[in-house]
Amino acid sequence: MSWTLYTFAMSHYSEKIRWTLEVANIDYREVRMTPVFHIAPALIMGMRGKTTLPVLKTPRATIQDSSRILLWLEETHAPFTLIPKALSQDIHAVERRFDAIGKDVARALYAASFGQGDAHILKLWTDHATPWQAVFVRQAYGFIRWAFRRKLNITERGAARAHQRITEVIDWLEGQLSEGRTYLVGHQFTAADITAASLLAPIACPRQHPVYGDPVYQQTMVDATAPWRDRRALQWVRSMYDLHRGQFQADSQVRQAA
Ligand SMILES: N[C@@H](CCC(=O)N[C@@H](CS)C(=O)NCC(=O)O)C(=O)O
Repeated sequence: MSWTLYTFAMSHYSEKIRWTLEVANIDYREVRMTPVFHIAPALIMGMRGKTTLPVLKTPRATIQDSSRILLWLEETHAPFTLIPKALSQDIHAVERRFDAIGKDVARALYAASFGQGDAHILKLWTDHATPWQAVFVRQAYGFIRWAFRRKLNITERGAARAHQRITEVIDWLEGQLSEGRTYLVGHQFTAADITAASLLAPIACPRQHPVYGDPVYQQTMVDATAPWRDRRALQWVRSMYDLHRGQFQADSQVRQAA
């Protein structure tokens, strides 16, 4: 196995690629990273001046950014069944629509849970840390939270805008589903469905997901997810998980980032 996917366990963009690789039956190992300690490796591996995960490392290339990873898979693994050539443009259009609300989803969830949900957030941020990384994150939690607020623009106004943008995309998704479709592009499960379901999974809380399916996470995010979690679009997300998600790698198979 020579492919490695660098992720955060709770990242919805990481989930998009994790799910894609699994449906495409591509063998890989996952390295779940710890916030702050991801910065240097992401900068070095990505070589784009960016610190985001996921990053996919293969013997042929190292690719940062979920949409660039999908494009690379489409090119190098043609015909890539999750992005049939004839549907490619439509699939990428759906992908762009949902990618665009990824930061809003994070903004809305953190805005509602920073403060009362700190204990669980701290747990999520240290679940895959080495002992000394965990000590550092615990000690620096107040500062890291402040930096997150600044980076994601977590203000009352920022959260209200995020709420509006998420609602618009959920309305759009329900418009598509009202035409009686199961899948967003064509008549088959594609990367469009994976992207939409992954990006909304932190709100839909599918039971299969190790982070979002955890009752403690669901309780921590109960106020943040309340406006949308019972909507038809979120039920559709859960149905995509039921129909197509399959197994997650056990924690013991996931290497800790040193
Ligand atoms: N456009 C990027 C966005 C990825 C992204 O925002 N990842 C977040 C986690 S959900 C991240 O790595 N944040 C940490 C950072 O920016 O340093 C993609 O599609 O991969």
